[in-house]
Amino acid sequence: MPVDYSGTWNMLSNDNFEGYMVAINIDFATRKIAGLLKTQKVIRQDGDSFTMKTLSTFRNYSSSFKIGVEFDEVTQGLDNRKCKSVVNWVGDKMVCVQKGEKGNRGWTHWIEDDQLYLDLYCEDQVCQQIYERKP
Ligand code: ECB
Repeated sequence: MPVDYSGTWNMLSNDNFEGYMVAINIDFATRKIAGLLKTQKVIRQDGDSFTMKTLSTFRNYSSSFKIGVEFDEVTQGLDNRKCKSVVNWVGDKMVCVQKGEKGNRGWTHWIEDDQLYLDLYCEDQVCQQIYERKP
């Protein structure tokens, strides 16, 4: 039975979000607001097709993709860059590469003990987020 990421997940922790935001050139004032947010992930998985919504009281972000199919991503409301992005399975982990102006950019999702993990990386910075299922 393959892993199912579907569900609504609430943020528990957000390590080095500041470093990640600096790496993608988010300005000071926006970082101060964004650093206080507890975001929620709403994931819909239908086979290899995904919609991921990241929700907060400040801004929302949404992306839809199919595993292995490169798509044009605009990080609207984040750093507003264009990327050629692709998500692949590495075992049960989802590994996204975001090719664009910024080097070594991407993210990895996995599930462990029914918690959702997300590593967001850019250049030499890694932000690790952990989410629990919405009760
Ligand atoms: C959208 C909620 C956070 C809003 C923060 C607003 C301004 C700060 C600007 C940039 C911060 C950089 C990233 C925000 C962190 C996560 C947003 C989604 C990142 C992402 O690529 O999620 C993937 C993997 O779950 C699915 O789209």
